[in-house]
Order: sequence, then structure tokens, then C-alpha cells
Amino acid sequence: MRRQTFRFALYGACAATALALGLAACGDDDSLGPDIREPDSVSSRNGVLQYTLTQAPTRITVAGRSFTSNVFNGQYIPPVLRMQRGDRLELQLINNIGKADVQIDGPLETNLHYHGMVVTPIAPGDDVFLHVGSGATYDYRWQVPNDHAQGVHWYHPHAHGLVEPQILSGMSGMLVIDGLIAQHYTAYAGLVERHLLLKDIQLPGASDDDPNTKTINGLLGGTLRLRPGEMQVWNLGNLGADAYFDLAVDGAQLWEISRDGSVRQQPLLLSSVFLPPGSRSTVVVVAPLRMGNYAVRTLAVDTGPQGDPNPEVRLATLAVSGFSEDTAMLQARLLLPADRQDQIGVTPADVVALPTTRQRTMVFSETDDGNTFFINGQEWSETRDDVTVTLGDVEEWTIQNVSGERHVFHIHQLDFLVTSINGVPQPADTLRDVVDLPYAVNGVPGEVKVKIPFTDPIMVGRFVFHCHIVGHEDAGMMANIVVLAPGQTAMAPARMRTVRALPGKASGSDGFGIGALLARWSGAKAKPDPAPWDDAICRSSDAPVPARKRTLRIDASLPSLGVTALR
Ligand SMILES: [Cu+2]
Repeated sequence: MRRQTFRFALYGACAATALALGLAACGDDDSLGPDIREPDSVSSRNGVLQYTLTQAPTRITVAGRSFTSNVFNGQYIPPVLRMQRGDRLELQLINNIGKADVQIDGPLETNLHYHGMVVTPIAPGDDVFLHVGSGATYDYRWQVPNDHAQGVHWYHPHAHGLVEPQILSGMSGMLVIDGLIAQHYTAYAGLVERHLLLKDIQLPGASDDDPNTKTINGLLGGTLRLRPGEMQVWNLGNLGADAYFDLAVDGAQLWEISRDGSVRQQPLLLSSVFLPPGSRSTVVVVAPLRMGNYAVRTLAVDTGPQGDPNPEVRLATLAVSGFSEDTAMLQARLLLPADRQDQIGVTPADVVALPTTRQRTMVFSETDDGNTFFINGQEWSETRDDVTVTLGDVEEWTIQNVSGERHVFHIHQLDFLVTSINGVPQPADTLRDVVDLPYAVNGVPGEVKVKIPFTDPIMVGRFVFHCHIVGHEDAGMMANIVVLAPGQTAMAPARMRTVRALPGKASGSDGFGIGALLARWSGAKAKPDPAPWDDAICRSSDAPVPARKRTLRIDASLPSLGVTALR
């Protein structure tokens, strides 16, 4: 507060000069941090996004500190991957992870998960049961459904037990399915659009007891410049590992138009944007009319008596200067529903209308020392299927948190509807793929009810749900779910497979070893070991590998589910 008052005083003295010159505001600009820049982006061409991500130790600068860390393509803030509905991803991942100053002491297995994407969980798609070994290369391939939610999603490693160090190193990036503004909030097509990656990191020398350092696009204390009254579209994602963000901008209005990549049918005015790890929000920001410098803060979050510290931090400054903009007409648009609602895809109303076929309870717990984490009393096992459903089932899960700290429920491959939190009914105003689980108080568990439609044929296969405080996930708080196709009675047992580097390729080297070069010259690709998971569906893992069966698309067999997502 003190700082803001001081800045307002400066504004009074110099505003006239600034206006006369048509320049950016006040002389105290010198005290502002560097501008927060847009990340690089790569877009699909002719329906295909071809890209290579190489993970390797690189010297980076985060929050003003320079050190080595394992990042994608040499960048702590890697490119935003931009795709359209119907596009195909062809992404090559090269694992050259190695020793760095933070988090990682040598080569590690890894992989990629595409958080928020309703795509196949079967390799070479979004399969977290497939690891990419040190020095190996893997080609991910999947297609964006034609009715996929248009919004902000993200990519990050999901190799169980290694997720926290890899995301804390900086390996996470944004993935956008275009169309939110162009189709559903067309009046805002002319606004400046930003992509702001919120991340947490343990800087070199930081203690485990210290709160992680938080940044926006890698900067702590950066500057976001707007004109008085200007409106902008900010795509926000908590792409960090463990920390909560609760973003507030002094003096500005924040209207959420998308949550977790799902279009809101009606903009929602927020006093702050609460972003548990993994969640995303697209907001229309309305800058204050008065010139000056305003705090962009993440508010303190009470994570519970067993939780990690999550204090308030001033992340950046909103610098408001220059000629004012009359945005009254555009602001009036914020009171109106989204355009072309028939083009949104699955809506909350669609999920509400589905009859619930089964109820389950999921209990999130942990040991008193906070080192081991459980779902329904069990740590994750790669070989145990915890939930089996059949495509078309619609379940209500009561998720209880009996521990003294918050957890974060996330399920892959689909979006769900939150129906109540601690007994309070929730409006059916958006779908989500992440929801915060309040901690237990006086022995009363925190409790969230969600309605989960297992209705989209694309999800047939095996995937996971887990706590998205990824340190908790790594320490056991994850479970396996199998979605069977109608008529299918069982799925082959789960098993992890690892894509190995070809012989002659030294682990953790630069990716240009003899083996890798030979592979490139010959066109050969490293193969998962053992055989790919998709060939194992509906058969014993010991059975001989048959020719691949195209049995997973079952469009014609589900005529009566009433969900627009069926394809
Ligand atoms: Cu947790």
C-alpha cells in the first residue's frame, strides 16, 4: 500500500508532462523492472504442428539469477504450441537431461503429458505409462478432435517419481487450441493478447523450508504496460510444480472467460484468479483509468497446517500510462454471454443432463510426516488398476481430503463438473480438469463432489488421476483408471515401458552421438521396450503381439448418450 500511494503522488506531478509528450507516464519508470515479454510461439501449418523439444541442461536466468537447469530448447519459458481443432501434433522429444545446478544430478527418464487435452491415452499419444530413457528420442503423435475445447492447456513431463524435479527445473510450456476469442468472444479480437506462464522454482541455495520463488514468464518484478482503460486478454496458467497462485491486480478488473481451457458461457468478474497447480484461466483485463503503477500480486494461500508456505508476493507491476482508451462499449460486452455457444463443444449443461450411473468415494490422505501420500489408502502402483469404467458411464465422485493440507484433484483425458465444495453447491458454469481439495478441519474432511462423464470414445484406454501438487503425486498420490470400450470386459495389465536410446548413444549426452546420428541417417527410430501399449489392449501381456486392431473407434455403437462430444 505504501508504495502505491507514493507512485500515485508521482503521477500527480508528472502526468501533464507525460500527456503533453504522448510518452509513457512518469519519471519513475526507471524504477520499473524489465517488460514481461511474450513467449515465443510455434503454430501448426496445413493442419500439422511439427516441432522438436530437446531437454538439456542450459544456462538460464530466472528471477534475476543465472544458473544451469534442465529446460526445453534452452528456454525456461519454452514456445507456446498453437494448434487448431482438427490439427495433428507431430512432436519429437529428445531426452538429453543431465546434471544441472538445481534439481537434477544426472540423466533421468522422462516423457510428456498434454494436460487438458482430450486426446488418446494410447501411445504415441498422451500415454504416461511410456517413459523416454536417457539419450532416447520419441515421436509423439495425436490429433485434436474437431470439437475440442478452445483454450489454454499445457505440456510437461509426467514420469512418475520424477515429475517434481523436472517441472521445478522449468520443463513446462503452454499449449493453446485457438478459437476462444475468434469464435466465442469475437468483440475482443482486436485486443492485445498475452500468454503469462506462472511458475515456481527453487533457486540455487534455497532451502526446502523456503517458499518457492514465483515468476511470470521467468521474471520476478517485471512490468506489464497498459494504457488507462485499456482492455487486454491474458492467458494465465499455473504451469509450476507445487505452488498456488491467487493472482490479483490492484485497480484492474479481471473477467474470466475460460477456465482450464473450457469456454465460460458467461464472463465472470473475479477479485483474484485462484490457480491451484495445473489450472488455467483466460481473463479480460480492464486497466484502471488513472495512470500510475499498480501491484500485480499473488495473494497468500492458507495451504493448511501440514501445507507448504505460500505467502503473498508482489510478482510484477502494472504500469498504466499514455493516452486513455474509451472501452465502454467493449466493457458492456462483458455482461453478455459467449458467442456461438453451439460451437463450444461439451458444456456444463450437457454434463448436468447426463444421468449418473455410479457413485464412488476417493479419499486423499498422507502420513503424519508428510512424506507418503495415498488415494484410498494406497500409494500408486503401476500394475494395479484402481478404477475401471465402461465408456458411457457417468460417475459422481466424492473426493475427501482427510489430511491437514490442501490437495489438487486432476484427471487426464477429460473435463469434469464440480457440483459441491464442502457441502456448498457450485454453479454449473464451467468444466474443469483441476479442482482444489480443502484440508480437513477438526477431523472433518474437506470434500468436493465432481461429476465425470466417461463418454468420449477417444479416452478408451488407461490413464491416471492424481494430486497436481506434483511432489505429492511423486510420493504416491496417484491412481490408475481404465476406460473399457462397450463389450470389452478387461484390459491387459498395466506395465510401464521405456523407450531406450539406440546402442552407441551415450546416456545424457548431447543427442549427437554415433547411435543417434546413425538412427537419423537410416531413418530408424528408438522403440519402446517392450511392445507398444496399444497393441496390448484386450489381450494378456504374455500373448503374442497381433497385428494392430482398429477397434477403438466405436462411433456407431453409442447412439443414446446425448453428449455432443461423441464422435
Ligand atoms: Cu496433494
